[in-house]
Amino acid sequence: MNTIKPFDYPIHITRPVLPDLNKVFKKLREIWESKWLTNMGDQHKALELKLLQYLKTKYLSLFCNGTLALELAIEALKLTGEVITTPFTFPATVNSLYRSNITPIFCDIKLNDLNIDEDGIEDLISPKTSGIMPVHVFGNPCEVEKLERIAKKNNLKVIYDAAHCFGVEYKDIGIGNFGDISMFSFHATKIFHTIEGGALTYNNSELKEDLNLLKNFGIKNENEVILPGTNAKMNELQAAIGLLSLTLVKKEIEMRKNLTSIYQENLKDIEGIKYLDKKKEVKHNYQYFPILIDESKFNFNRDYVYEYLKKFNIFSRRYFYPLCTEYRFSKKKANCRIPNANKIVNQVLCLPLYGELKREEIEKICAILISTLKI
Ligand code: T4K
Repeated sequence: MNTIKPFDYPIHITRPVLPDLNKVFKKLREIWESKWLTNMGDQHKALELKLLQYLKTKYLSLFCNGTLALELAIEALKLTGEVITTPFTFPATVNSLYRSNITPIFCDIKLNDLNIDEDGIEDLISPKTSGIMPVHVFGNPCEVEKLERIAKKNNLKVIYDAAHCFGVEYKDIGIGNFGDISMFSFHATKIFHTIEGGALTYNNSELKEDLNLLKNFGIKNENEVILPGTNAKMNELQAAIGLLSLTLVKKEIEMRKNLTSIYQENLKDIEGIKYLDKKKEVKHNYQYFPILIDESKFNFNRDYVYEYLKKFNIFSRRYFYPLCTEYRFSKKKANCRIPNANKIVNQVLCLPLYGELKREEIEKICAILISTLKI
C-alpha cells in the first residue's frame, strides 16, 4: 500500500514560460498605438534580428507555427517523391511530407539518442529520393557531420526538424546552421515561445525571398503574384510575446538544468530506468526529460507507470506514441524495418519539466515512480 499522497494540484508535462503581464500590457499599448497588427511590422522585424543573434544563424524567417514553416521549407527546396525520415517523432514532421505529396520513407532510430540511424539511410535511397528530414529528438542533435556527408554524396537536401532545439549548440555552432534548412517551433510548450509560432534558419540567402513569398500569398508587389503561396505569417502580438519571452530563456534553461540533475540523481540507481546521456560538445536546452522504462528489469511497463502517475495527479507524456508508421493513413513500405523504434516507442516516458517546478516536487515524482517497485 502506497502511503505517498497525490499532489493536490495537477503536475503537467510542461507549463509555458510567461512574461510579466505589465510588460505585455506595455507591448500591447505600443502595438495599439502603431495600429500595425501583422504583415511583418516592427515587432516582427525586431524579433527576427534578436533571434538571428540568439540562434547564431545567418538567415532566419518567422512563421505563424512550426508545422507550416516545415511545409514551406519543403516547398522552397522543391522536394518531391520520397524523403527519408524517422518514425519516432511528433505527427507534424511526417504530416508535412504527406501534405506536400511526398512519401516518407522510414529509417530506424538509434537506441542511444532516439534519433534517425544515419547508417541506415543510404540503403533507403531510391531514384525518387529528394531529401532527408531528420529530427533532433528531445533537443539532442543528430550526427550532423555524418548526415552532411551522406546528403552531399547522394545529392540530397536536408531539412532538420529542430522543433525541440531552441538555443542548442554543437561545437559552439548554433544547431540551426546545419543542413539546408532547420525548423524551430515556438509553441507555448517550448522553452522559447510566441504562443504559436516557428522559424526557419538557413545559410542560402536566396531562400529568404522565396520564403517571404510563400508565407505571404506569393505577392511580389502590388502588381504581381508570382507563386501560389499561402498565409503563414507571424503576427505582431506573437512577435511581441517572443521578444519578451526571449529575455526569460537563459534563466529557464538554467532552472531546467538543475531540475534535470535532481531527476538524474533520484533515478540513477533504479534498475530498468534509463535516461539519455548528455552528448559531447553539445550545449543542451533541457526542453524535455525522457526516461526509458525496461519492463524486463523494472516491475511494470511504461504504460502502467504512465497511468499510475496519473493517479497522483502527475501528467507525464508518452512522446511519441504511436509511431508515425502506425497512423491509419501511413504508407508503410512492406520492407520497413524499424526494430529499435518499435522497442523504444513502448518504453519512453517524458516526465514533467519546467522551470517553476520545485526540487521537492521532482523528488516526490521520483518517489512515486520508485514506489511502483513495492507494489
Ligand atoms: N516537430 C516536432 C518534433 C514537434 O515536437 C512539434 C511540436 C512540431 C514539429 C510542430 O511544431 P508546432 O507547429 O507545434 O510549432 C505539444 C505541442 O502542441 C507541440 O507543439 C509539440 N511539438 C508537442 C511535443 O507537444 P501536445 O499534443 O502534447 O499538446 P497539449 O495541448 O497536450 O499540451 C501539453 C501540456 O502542456 C498540457 O498538458 C499542459 C501544458 N500546456 C499546454 C498548452 C497548450 C500549458 O500549460 N499551457 C498551454 O497553453 O503537443
